[in-house]
Order: sequence, then C-alpha cells, then structure tokens
Amino acid sequence: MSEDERAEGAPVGRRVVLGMLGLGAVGVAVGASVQDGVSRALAPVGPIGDILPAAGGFRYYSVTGSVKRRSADTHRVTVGGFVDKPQSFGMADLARFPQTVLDKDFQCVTGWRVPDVRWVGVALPDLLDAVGVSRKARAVRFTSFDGVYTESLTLQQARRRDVIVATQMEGKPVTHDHGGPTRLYVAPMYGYKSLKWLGGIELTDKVIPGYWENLGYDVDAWVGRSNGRDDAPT
Ligand SMILES: Nc1nc2c(c(=O)[nH]1)N[C@H]1C(S)=C(S)[C@@H](COP(=O)(O)O)O[C@H]1N2
Ligand SMILES: [Mo]
Repeated sequence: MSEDERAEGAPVGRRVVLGMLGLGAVGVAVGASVQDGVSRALAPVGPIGDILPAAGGFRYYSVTGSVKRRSADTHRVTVGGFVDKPQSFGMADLARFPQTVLDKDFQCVTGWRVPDVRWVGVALPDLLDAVGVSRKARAVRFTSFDGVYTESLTLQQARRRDVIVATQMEGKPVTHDHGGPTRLYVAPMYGYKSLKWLGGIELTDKVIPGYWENLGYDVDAWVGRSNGRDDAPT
C-alpha cells in the first residue's frame, strides 16, 4: 500500500474504531480455509493492523467462526418479503440473467483497499424485477447463511446497476472464503455492505440496520462520504 492510500484510509470515525476494537476484531480473520490463500490473523484477537495482507490484498473477514460451505450445485438465493412472486434462484438460474461486469477498487472502512477487482454477477434490479417488488417495499434486507451477518439497502440504492449478486470474482467462481457461491457486491459503498455467503434477500417496508450498523457504522456507507469522513458537504 502506498503512503497516499494509507493516508486516505486512515481517518475512520471514532465510533467505528471503538466498535471494531471492541467487537469486530474478535471475529476478523477467523476460520479462513487454507486453499484460498487469503490472509488470516496470526491470532484471532488483536489490533486490526496486525492482520497480514495476503496476495491480492484482501483480508478474510467473518464475524462468525467457520462457515459451512455451500455447494454451487444445490445453493439457492431466496427472494421474498414484499414481492409479488417469492422465488429462489440457483446458480443456473442466475446464469440465465444478463451478466454485469464491474472492475472496481474494494475498500474496507478500516483502511485497506484492493485496486481493480473484477466482479461478475446479476444486477440486483434485474433480480428485483423478476420477483416483482410490491408497493409496500421501501428497503431490502440481506441475510448470510453464516447465520449472523445481515445487511440492508434502501430500495433506491438496491436499484443501482452497480449493486450485484456476485457469482464470480477475478475470473473464477467466488470462493468460499470470499463469500461464495453468491455474495452481495455493493460497488459504491464500503466493504461491509458486500455481504458474504448471501442466502436471503427480503423486501421490507423500512431499512433494518445490518450487523455492523447496529455497532455504529453508517447505514449509508458511500465510500469517501460516510463513517466520519464526510466533514465537508459533497
Ligand atoms: N457474512 C459476512 N459478510 C461480510 C463480512 C463478514 O464478517 N461476514 N465482513 C464485511 C467486511 S467489513 C468486509 S471489508 C468484506 C471483506 O471481504 P473479504 O472477506 O472477501 O475480504 O466483507 C464484508 N462482508
Ligand atoms: Mo470491512
């Protein structure tokens, strides 16, 4: 990481830092599998900065211990709540949608960033159109099959075409450690919005704050404009 990137990544809101130190670090980098070659902590608890970046620069994050793998053959993403036709989608179903390719930097709110990562998947608005969003819906809640992590977007944010249900990362199926078979990828927001091990999408009548948001992170996680970085109006 260059000094510039370090400087840009440095100012994180105090609440967020306290949240991370108090609760986050415990779950960070625990349980990554060896074969994916992503980083893992030397010890499960410790300052965030001690976690070593692996090749590619991603840190493995999970707020739970190990997460049970799901086979791409049987895995399904369920879409329900305030929709006309609740449905679940297997990998073959997702492959039949138009595929969106995004080449973007991946930015964690704690300061690390991986430049120019390629993600491929189904634009969330296409999936929402397939189930039919009912008039009551105002927001979307995402659940992970790790059983703990959740995320949320307003319906307006969820209709952006740079928000995708990702099935590929860097030219391969999303690995288990990176949240496969399906992972949410919210390109314009900090990494915590990009929920791993996506199992459920639910249309709700209001935003239900996600895991980190209950611990002090901003619900609107725009890169560069949230979590204490937005002192100047943009
Ligand atoms: N299920 C789940 N998704 C998650 C997290 C998590 O702990 N559990 N951490 C988030 C955070 S804070 C970041 S920065 C990215 C990290 O992605 P990676 O583990 O693929 O590097 O995942 C996000 N999605
Ligand atoms: Mo993060």
